[in-house]
Formats: sequence, C-alpha cells, structure tokens
Amino acid sequence: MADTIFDKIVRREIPADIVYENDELLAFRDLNPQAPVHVLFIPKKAIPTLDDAAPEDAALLGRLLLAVADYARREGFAEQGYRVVNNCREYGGQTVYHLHLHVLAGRRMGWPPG
Ligand code: DGP
Repeated sequence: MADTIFDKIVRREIPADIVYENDELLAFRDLNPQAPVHVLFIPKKAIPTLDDAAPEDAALLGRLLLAVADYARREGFAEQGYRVVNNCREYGGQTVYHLHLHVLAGRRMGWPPG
C-alpha cells in the first residue's frame, strides 16, 4: 500500500499541529485551512479511500466519527454547528490517499459545495 504524507505524520517523520490522538486515530490542523477551524481526523490504519473501507473497518469508522463529535463539543463549536467532509477519489477532490475527515467550523458553510 502506498505511503502518504499522512503516514509520515502518524510516524512523526514530518511535523503537524496535532490536536488529538489515541491508539488508532490522529487529528491535526490542515496545512491549507478553509475555515477558522479546519482539522483532519484520520485512522492511523492506512485505508486509501472510503471506497476501500471494508466491513471490518465499520467500528473504527464509527469511532472516527464519534471522535469528531467529541472534539467539536470539547472545542465549543458543536452547538453552533460544523461540517464533516470526506473527499473520495478524483471527482470527490481527494488529493491525499489516506482516508480522512475534514472538520470545518467557525463560519457558516455554503451549499452546494464546489
Ligand atoms: P483531500 O484533498 O480531501 O485529500 O485533503 C487533503 C488535505 O490535506 C488538504 O486540505 C491539505 C492537507 N494537507 C496536505 N499535505 C499536508 C501536510 O503535510 N500537513 C497537513 N497538516 N495537511 C496537509
């Protein structure tokens, strides 16, 4: 499986502004923020895209989503609201092929997305 920049962040080979970590998940600030809060939540397990997720990843992905919701509450933007995005492959706009959730907050989001 191809190594990505996010695997290097997990292994601390390149720096990142890490905001949350446990044994199976990592969250860090996006290098190119699109909102006042823009954090990426990833499983440490290298699943390239959502389309590559398998049935045995179901609990991991559930915990990933719940970690996002927990982070939003702790950081104080849950009540106002926020957006969680997964870009899948080319037409989804994915550029890093290690499954991740964008968590965007701190401004009102538009719809539809570009
Ligand atoms: P996507 O386009 O959905 O694959 O999102 C990839 C995001 O990753 C993009 O918003 C920019 C961010 N990104 C790319 N390289 C790095 C990096 O080296 N460090 C951090 N913190 N974010 C990165």
